[in-house]
Amino acid sequence: MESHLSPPEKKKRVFSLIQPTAMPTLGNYLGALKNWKEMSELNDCIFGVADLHALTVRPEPAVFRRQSLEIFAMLLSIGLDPEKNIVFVQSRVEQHAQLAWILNCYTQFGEASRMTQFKEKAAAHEENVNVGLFAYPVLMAADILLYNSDFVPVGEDQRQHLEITRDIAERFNQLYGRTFTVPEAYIGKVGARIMSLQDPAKKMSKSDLNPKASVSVLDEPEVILKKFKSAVTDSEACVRYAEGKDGINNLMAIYSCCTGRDFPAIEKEFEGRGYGDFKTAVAEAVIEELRPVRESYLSLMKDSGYLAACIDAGCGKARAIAAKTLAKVSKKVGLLV
Ligand code: ATP
Ligand code: LTN
Repeated sequence: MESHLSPPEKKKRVFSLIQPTAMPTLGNYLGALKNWKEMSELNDCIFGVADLHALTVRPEPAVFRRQSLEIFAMLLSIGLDPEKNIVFVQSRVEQHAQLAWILNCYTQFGEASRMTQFKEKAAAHEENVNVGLFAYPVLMAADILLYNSDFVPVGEDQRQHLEITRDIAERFNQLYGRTFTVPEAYIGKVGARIMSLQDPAKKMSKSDLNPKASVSVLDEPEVILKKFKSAVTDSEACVRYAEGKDGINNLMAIYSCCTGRDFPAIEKEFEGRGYGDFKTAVAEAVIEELRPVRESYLSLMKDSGYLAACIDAGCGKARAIAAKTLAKVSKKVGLLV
């Protein structure tokens, strides 16, 4: 992956959010969260919980409230430092919803209709195709543009949403003069799309109903080992990266993300060895990768006072930046400010 980590004198603004729909999977972790942690060392980072986006699926209120808190704790558990970075909750910074409304008026119905995620989710949930689901990418654009973000680390599935964000920003800048920074997606090459362990043609997803298909960041070591042992592979019994070997390719990507080894090195390491050995090695690498995250999470969740104070402080810092951008935009479009 091309490195966008900037020298301290010229820090880049990095921004991303995650929905509190369920505990993150290994896919979320390797495709997004691990990059967040790495980028947070050298950049000016803002990360948070996209609870307004999650409302599109109408979650059960008590579960939703608990999950939002859990995901916030998870962001600290992956190693984000709330003193050095901003870690916040989207709905607590009211400027997100306000800018989203304004940007709705600068987004065409046609371009929003072309969003693949909207079409897929609308087809999968015919009973609840709400306007929020349709306007979802515009709220995401508002999130990103409020903070003049340079880079947005996401998995491959969010690339199209970054493109519409750029289009909206450029359109607004053309109409009213330079207002927004036009952001770039930051997508890792390996790990950008971790696949289901049971159906490697499908991405690993938090909302998959088959528990064997995905690994949660909080899974216990024995559970992780079991899930990898039952991962779907092929009958060739040779660890090599090749077309048509989706299951093995996926396990190689996971192993590569956790050990830093590239594909030729992995092929060499497992030359002449069977899939059983390889699966155990992948599971062990994942267990070691996730161990500190799980331990830190379990201890943080015992300290609700600390968590509440972190949320308040993070939202306060986020609001100060967001309010400035919203005031500038409101003035430009002619609202009475
Ligand atoms: P859901 O199943 O609820 O739609 P999800 O697992 O797709 O959720 P999101 O909350 O939509 O997760 O995504 C959080 C981040 O993880 C995003 O940056 C997304 O691109 C990334 N991501 C999601 N799934 C994967 C995956 N399988 N591989 C790599 N990155 C992923
Ligand atoms: N749509 C994203 C979550 C998200 C996001 C954002 C990511 C909401 N707002 C702003 C990056 C920047 C998702 O489902 N992964």
